[in-house]
Amino acid sequence: MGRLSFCQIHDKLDSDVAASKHSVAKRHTRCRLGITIAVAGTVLAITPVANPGHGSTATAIAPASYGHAVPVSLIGSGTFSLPDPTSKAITYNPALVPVDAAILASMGPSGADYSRTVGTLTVAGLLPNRGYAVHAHTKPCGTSGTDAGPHYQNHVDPAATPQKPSTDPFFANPHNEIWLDVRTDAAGGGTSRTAEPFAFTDRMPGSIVIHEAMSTATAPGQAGQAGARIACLTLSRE
Ligand SMILES: [Cu+2]
Repeated sequence: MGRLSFCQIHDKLDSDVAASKHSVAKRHTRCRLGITIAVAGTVLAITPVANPGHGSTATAIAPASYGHAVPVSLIGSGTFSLPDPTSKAITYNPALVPVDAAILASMGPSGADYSRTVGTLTVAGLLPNRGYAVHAHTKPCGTSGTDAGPHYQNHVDPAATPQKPSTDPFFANPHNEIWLDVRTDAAGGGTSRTAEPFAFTDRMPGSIVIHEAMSTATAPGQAGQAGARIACLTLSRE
């Protein structure tokens, strides 16, 4: 058994689940339930911040000092498939991100005044003991890695173009972008987390992209670069 999926991890963690005693169908059901619970846990962790109990509109809970801040939670999960317009998790390089490897990512408001954003990433079934550079990008995934657009930036680099993405460290840095570089363990699983000093406004990321490089460059002229796009996860608004 080479790779661990979310299912296998969930089975390992949940002693009530004896995988060998369940049919494949039942096990998949349990597996989906496991991911659902994990997602729900993320949402619950965010909900007390996003919904203080009085009023239900974004306007009502947006703090005055962040007049355009809207508490937005984004979530995405799935197992990677080859490029397919209907898939939310796509691998462009199965040698580095195998088909059926799994991913779960979330982003949500944080802080008493909703002025921050916390992002989390969990992967399973990738290559063992390897770093992967990971960022939030502006658009949803497509059948080509370029479909995800450039990195999401809080303050957008005015010098960036589609042909020449931002490589100015003033803009291309992990405090103005959302970087979730992750390193896998011996089983190919890993987690990462980032806390950003900004909230989403009228813009928000559309996807999480995994790059070929093991970490994201930070030097001037290279900042934010991480090699080819090897996989993508589309994020959806909660
Ligand atoms: Cu990227």
